[in-house]
Amino acid sequence: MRRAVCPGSFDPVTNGHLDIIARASKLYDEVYVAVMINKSKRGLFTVEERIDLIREVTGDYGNVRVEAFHGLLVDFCKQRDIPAIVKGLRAVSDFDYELQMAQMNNGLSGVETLFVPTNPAYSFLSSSLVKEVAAWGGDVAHLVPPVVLEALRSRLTRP
Ligand code: COD
Repeated sequence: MRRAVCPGSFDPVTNGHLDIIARASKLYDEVYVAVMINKSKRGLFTVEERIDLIREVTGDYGNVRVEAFHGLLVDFCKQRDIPAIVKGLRAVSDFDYELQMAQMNNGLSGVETLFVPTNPAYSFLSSSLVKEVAAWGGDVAHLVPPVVLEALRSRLTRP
């Protein structure tokens, strides 16, 4: 069984994340989406809410499992016998940090990182930008799945 993991914060999941998850799901028998818990970073959505949103939008893929994890990504991989991490690369600005993480993870446990070039339609897209634009009332309907758009609207609408 060929397994891989797509890790991230997913606060919230965007069309850019989904594109990478969908492409990974065609390359591997089983793809884990790991929502990595960072207790020092307060998110807009709770980890449970992020998981529910990802499950809802990946439900049709058939071979995608969504889990939360508190700890090192390499330990997530070790516990589930996952030899590969799949990451999207948006631009040169992503490369330095992604390379550092890939080399650190490989040095720690031998896990490999595979980079998938982002769909050009999403190369500028991040969860932070989506939240910022949505918070000021900008239109992000083309950047996130409808269920995420709805969640953003209800979270950001103040009474
Ligand atoms: N197009 C393509 N890919 C995208 C896009 C886009 N528009 N947006 C995001 N992605 C991909 C990228 O591969 C990105 O890495 C991934 O989705 C997740 O993105 P985010 O923003 O949700 O998550 P990050 O960048 O905050 O995630 C960082 C991790 C949680 C993966 C990292 O910090 C980690 O592994 N933490 C666990 C603790 C650990 O092991 N630390 C040591 C690392 S060496």
